[in-house]
Amino acid sequence: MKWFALLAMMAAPLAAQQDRLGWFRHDKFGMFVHFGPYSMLAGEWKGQRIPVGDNAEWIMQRFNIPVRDYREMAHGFNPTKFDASAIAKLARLAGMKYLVVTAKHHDGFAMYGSRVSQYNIVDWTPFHRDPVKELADACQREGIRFCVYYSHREDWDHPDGYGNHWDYDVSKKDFPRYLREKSLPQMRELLTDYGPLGLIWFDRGIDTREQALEFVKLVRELQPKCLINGRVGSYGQDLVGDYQNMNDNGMPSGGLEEYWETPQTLNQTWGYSRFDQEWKTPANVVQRLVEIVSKGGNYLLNIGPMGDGTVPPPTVAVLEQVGAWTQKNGESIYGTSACPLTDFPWGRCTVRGDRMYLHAFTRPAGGVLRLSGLKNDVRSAYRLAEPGQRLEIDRKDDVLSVTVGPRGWDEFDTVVVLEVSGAPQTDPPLVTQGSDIPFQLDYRLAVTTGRAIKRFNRDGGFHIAKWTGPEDACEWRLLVSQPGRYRVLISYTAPRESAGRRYAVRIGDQSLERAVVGTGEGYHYREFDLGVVELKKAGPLTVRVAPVSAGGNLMYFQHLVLRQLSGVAVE
Ligand code: H79
Repeated sequence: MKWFALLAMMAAPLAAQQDRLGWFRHDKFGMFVHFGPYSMLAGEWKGQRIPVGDNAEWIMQRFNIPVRDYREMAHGFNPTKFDASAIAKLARLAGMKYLVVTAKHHDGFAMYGSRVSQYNIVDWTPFHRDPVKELADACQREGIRFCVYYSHREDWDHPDGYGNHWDYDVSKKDFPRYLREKSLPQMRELLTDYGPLGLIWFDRGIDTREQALEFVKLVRELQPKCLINGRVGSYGQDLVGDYQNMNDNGMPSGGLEEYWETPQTLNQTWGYSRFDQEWKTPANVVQRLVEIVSKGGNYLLNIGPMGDGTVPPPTVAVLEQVGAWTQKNGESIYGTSACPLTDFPWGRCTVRGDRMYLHAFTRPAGGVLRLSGLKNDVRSAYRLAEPGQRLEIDRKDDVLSVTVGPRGWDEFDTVVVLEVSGAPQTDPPLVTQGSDIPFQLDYRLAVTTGRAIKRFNRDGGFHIAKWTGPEDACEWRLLVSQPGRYRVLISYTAPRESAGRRYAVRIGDQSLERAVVGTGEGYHYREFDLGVVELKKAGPLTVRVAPVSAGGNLMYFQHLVLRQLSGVAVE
């Protein structure tokens, strides 16, 4: 054995251990459970209703329910039909691999036997049982990774927590005291008493980076393998946790180069509402799962048990049907990664090594799946459901056609396996030009090099960040069909410390060098006019943006626009 092979063998387990995200990237699909005293109110308080489309677990805040009244209501919380085994089994049957339960939501009520606060389900209610413990045990039995949600900043019960302005004088709040007395000690309990946790799901990011780091430190100290979601810190700050979270029910347009998860709910609310019966169909859930996985992320899908603990029957019905699909087609989901090819009229694609999984949501005319842009040789094609039956493949120019035929289509998603030579390769996207449409060069069409990375901007948008030196660039390949003079506009945000950093925009053989203008904190993108360039001839052209010299993060780049000037206009 060569010395480097031996070294590689020794280093491999270490590297694997360090990759806390390993299981998370593999597992793809998780169950979110929103359960608390609000579940009992089911979207209604003294005749006032939470409209469908709003969050029923927000009822205390929505109707400014006084702490005394909400506490009194919580005294009667007695979910005798709560069955942790049934929930964990449902998750497993649906194909979900991890489960995240609300140990404390914004209402401040602990759904476990907390010694820090009497305001918890064991001590405060006639139920006297600990649903978090029961779920932890049930998940262990079912082979589901157990995780907790903890709202670490918002607390409408505690006088010093965020959010309650109707009982407490906001000017008298001492937030550090809330962290000291309740939030951090409860986090310690959850990390100590409920076995190994897969991840902690924080919500409503905390104000300062220092406060977020206190939670990170505690988690790392007590459970070093436990993941921390992206909302431990606020969306205005750089990521402190282990992965990015999309906004609630968010679906990115794809192409992100950092791992992410999107929390979505099965109807419109997270906590149970008896008015909200707008359940997603099983086909929709399967297709969302596939879309999310095909874009390189995880799907955390929420259920909201009712006040007595029962899982709403429509939830069970949908998840069972989703499970019927995932049990058969799991190979095309778990352990796969994003596909470089996107935007097929018939569906999406996931990848594992030299296999591509084509997911057809609809059946194209003639039963033929077509795709273009794949550079690899294709060895064979078959339906995942019937591997023995080879499908006819035809390749003309750039277009690959796979004939599935009239039979064997799945109602939700038909998976066709393409065995190709090596990992799927594609050419970088070519940006073409319409007659009046400017070149719109955004993160999605860019090819990044060096440290430049396409990421969620933690405020519902996307940008390119983390570029510090001249080798960290983003590039676009354009096909110019209308030579002429073009105005160049750039859109970005830049915190104060980036102001003055120099960057170059290279357009063919012309180069514009400019200094970054500070735009303040947060992600309020501003557009800057960089002047006019001339695109002399029709044909391919490369555009590149990069820092001129080494330093900190250049900017949070959103897009570059090349807008043609009309021939007669005097600029
Ligand atoms: O736990 C779920 C939500 O309760 C929580 N995140 C998911 C996972 C969440 N925390 N904050 N938000 C969601 C933003 C919430 C905004 C709204 Fe509203 C709540 C919109 C409608 C209800 C704020 C309060 C605006 C109107 C009432």
